[in-house]
Amino acid sequence: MGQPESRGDALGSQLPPGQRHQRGWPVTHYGPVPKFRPERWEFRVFGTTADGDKHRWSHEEFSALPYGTVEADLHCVTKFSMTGAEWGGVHARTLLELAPPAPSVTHVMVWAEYGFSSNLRLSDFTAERTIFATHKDGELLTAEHGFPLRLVVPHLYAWKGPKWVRGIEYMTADRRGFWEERGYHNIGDPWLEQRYSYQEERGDGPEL
Ligand SMILES: Nc1nc2c(c(=O)[nH]1)N[C@H]1C(S)=C(S)[C@@H](COP(=O)(O)O)O[C@H]1N2
Ligand SMILES: [Mo]
Repeated sequence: MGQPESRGDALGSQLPPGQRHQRGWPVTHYGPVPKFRPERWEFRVFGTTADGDKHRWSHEEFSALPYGTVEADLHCVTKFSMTGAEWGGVHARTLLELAPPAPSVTHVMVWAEYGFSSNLRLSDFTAERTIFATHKDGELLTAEHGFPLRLVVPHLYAWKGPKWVRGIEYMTADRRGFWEERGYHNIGDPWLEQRYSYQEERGDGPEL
């Protein structure tokens, strides 16, 4: 028997196993909703960058980056899915070209307000549909849903996409983020139902 295969980011009416449709768009996160202060906000790319420098964008600069859209569902690990959203914002690939990682980089830590974080394999980050969203269905995100910026990684569970994201760190080894340290799966592929860290197999993540 072969390994089950991931559906990846295939679109369709089908939901990942164990998920059910949720009408509307619930708000799900840990902790308070941060207040947005445009003059204090910046987006930072740091860690093992190709040129060894940190890169930063003010809110005004970030807003001027090339805008793209992606259609994607949100799958919460608590088993509801919000489907059919069109996300607008800056593709992760765009940022990667503007501030490239060194060749030794294998993983990315995505950092948000209050120290919330989530780790991704570089390949998840560079996936075609991974997007730093400012908009949903043509409207600016609301504060509860991550304004001014959230990450959407269509092919992974929604906790892999921090709301109120403030930057990324290029890493040369994997390190667990906030939920990945607290019992959730290090990779988090919903098509493989990788919900909890106890399901991890060797090679899926750093020792717990
Ligand atoms: N900063 C931050 N981002 C977060 C979370 C969080 O606790 N903090 N929760 C994640 C989880 S578990 C889900 S399901 C989605 C929910 O997004 P929504 O509230 O816009 O539906 O946000 C994700 N992003
Ligand atoms: Mo979630």
